[in-house]
Amino acid sequence: MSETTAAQPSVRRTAAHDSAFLRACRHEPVPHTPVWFMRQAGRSLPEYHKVREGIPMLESCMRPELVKEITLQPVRRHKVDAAIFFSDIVVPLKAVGIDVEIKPGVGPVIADPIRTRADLQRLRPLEPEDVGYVTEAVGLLVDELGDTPLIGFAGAPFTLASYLIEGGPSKGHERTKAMMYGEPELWAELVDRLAVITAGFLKVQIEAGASAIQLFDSWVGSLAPDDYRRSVMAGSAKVFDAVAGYGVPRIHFGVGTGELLGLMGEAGADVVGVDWRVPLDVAAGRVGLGKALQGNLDPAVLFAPTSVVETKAREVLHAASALGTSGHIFNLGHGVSPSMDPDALTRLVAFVHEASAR
Ligand code: 1CP
Repeated sequence: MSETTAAQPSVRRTAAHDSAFLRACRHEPVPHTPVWFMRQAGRSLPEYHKVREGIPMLESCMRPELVKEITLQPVRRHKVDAAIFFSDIVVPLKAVGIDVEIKPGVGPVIADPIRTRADLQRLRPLEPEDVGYVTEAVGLLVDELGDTPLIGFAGAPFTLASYLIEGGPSKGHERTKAMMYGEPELWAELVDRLAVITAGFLKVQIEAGASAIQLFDSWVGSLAPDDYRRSVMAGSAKVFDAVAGYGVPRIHFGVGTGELLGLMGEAGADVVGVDWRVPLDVAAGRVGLGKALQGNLDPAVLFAPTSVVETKAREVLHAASALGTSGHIFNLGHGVSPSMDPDALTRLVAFVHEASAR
């Protein structure tokens, strides 16, 4: 797949074009604030555990009918305003030949971490043929979803680099930062190769019919703004630039990124995802005019009584009113936890729809 931004086909106008979610991404008036949840598909749902039984995580991402079913489960149950494609940020790495496994209770584990210049050779660009199962699953989903939008996603270069360098989940990202600070040329090349893979993975999803994309830079909040600008931003900007021509909304999300929100918008996002630490009216000031915001109820609030959930959700809606009458997508400040009560999520969707009805 080409790395350039030139001459991309314009994507077909999907049935979801006028959905509340896509309208909010574009800052157009909405009948109610749209809601979806990061990690809405998966471990919080008993129906997910049932269909996944005995199938390893990454293998489940390669079975289009199963991907379709798991992606639809939270849409049916919670009546959320968007579906997010069931996959994982390490799927494109596996697709280009990296030996990666998702260990239950741990997360992605890389058999042979990337730490030297010679290791970089293992990160070739992703071709659509590498992920034919993604094209097939997105196609099945778009047919089934009708006017409900499908969000495609990928991991951003920094977050992917952390898994590849550390070899698995990490709290401090020490080896990752050691390369970033100590071997800036090697780091820049790694980030660039990951940007090419990520852009390729997003293009496949958009070409197959995804009507928005989200770039997850989950762990980039561990960086100071100057280091983000110097060492990370160009890679994420390259990803956004590569898909700009499709005209689908591009969402940019990370955890603990209060100090980075402005730069994350500048990297090329149309919508900036905000975790629960920064109120949306404050975030709006940091991100600047013209971009929509997504977020940002503390996921832990869902473990409190319904009345508390509703009070806190109302606070989020109130803070978002600083954006005007549109430009807000309600979400949690990070993903749904496995032990969350799914009924609490269903009630929250109904509450946000009702409380924001215009
Ligand atoms: O056995 C299982 O059920 C595996 C659990 C699981 C699931 C359901 C993993 C392992 N990934 C997923 C699916 C997944 N991953 C989705 C599905 C769509 C949805 O949101 O409903 C998405 C969007 C992801 C993206 C993802 N994977 C991110 C970014 C989102 C975030 O939460 O910040 C990250 C960091 C990963 C890595 C990963 N994959 C799985 C785990 C447990 C982790 C995190 C490990 C860690 O703490 O570093």
